[in-house]
Amino acid sequence: MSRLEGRVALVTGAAQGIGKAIAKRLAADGATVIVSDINSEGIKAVAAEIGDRAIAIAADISDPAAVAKLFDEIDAKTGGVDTLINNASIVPFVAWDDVDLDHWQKIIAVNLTGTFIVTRAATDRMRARKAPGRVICIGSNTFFAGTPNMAAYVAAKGGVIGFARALATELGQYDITVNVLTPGLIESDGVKASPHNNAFEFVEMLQAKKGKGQPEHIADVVAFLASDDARWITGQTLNVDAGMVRH
Ligand code: NAD
Ligand code: 4PL
Repeated sequence: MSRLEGRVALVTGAAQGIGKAIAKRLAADGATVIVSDINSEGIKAVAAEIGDRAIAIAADISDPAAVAKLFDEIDAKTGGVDTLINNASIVPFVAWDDVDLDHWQKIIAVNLTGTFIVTRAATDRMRARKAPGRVICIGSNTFFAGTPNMAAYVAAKGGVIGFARALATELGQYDITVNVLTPGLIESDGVKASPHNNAFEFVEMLQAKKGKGQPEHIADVVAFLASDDARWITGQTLNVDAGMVRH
């Protein structure tokens, strides 16, 4: 299927996990994919795996100068981003008693403000090109569940949902849609290497469908939201978690 032929998609946090699966899926659907991450080694490996349709460019999404450079390089190498996937985030496991101001500010700076910085740059260019655009943010069902050990993260994800709702209203007139996909627990590289890996039994008990969530479960729905089939969907939050929470 080549439903994304001609598209230029930027995927942040694409060196591993869910972002890597999204980059692979969008490329398989015909898009040119900018594989971006703070991990400059990881993106090279992912881009090599994808092949000709991938361009690896490193950037820290919380650094405005690095993001400006990222977009300058994208503009020099492509016709410009029409599809933005805000996936990069820190996924912490920090008990409430250990949540201090430094942790809070770091999580908000990357997960919420980083999303703003990248979206500001991408949507300004989408508007200038006067072509339709897509913004898809990766949220989390922790915003609905109030999952423990992630208070700052849950707050940032709620912020992303609020931001996307408002931005959808502002950008609808330019034919740019803005949506959030909220995954449940997914067996990503990051989760496998963290205490979250111990939560699968509990999460599966709550899920309507059984099994461990995989990055591809998310990537397949991102491809739909990026496609023309989803052109009438904007300002929405789509929960993808095997029915763990219903909202
Ligand atoms: P992961 O930790 O495996 O991968 C995240 C990637 O983001 C890493 O490659 C990391 O280097 C990159 N990153 C971190 N900070 C960055 C920065 N400042 N600039 C650029 N890149 C940065 O995580 P994952 O599990 O694949 O999560 C991907 C997305 O899905 C995140 O938004 C996360 O919040 C969300 N999510 C994950 C789960 C889950 O259970 N895995 C559930 C719900 C939502
Ligand atoms: C249900 O977004 O959605 C753990 C870690 N459990 O990051 C998440 C659930 C985690 C989640 C998440």
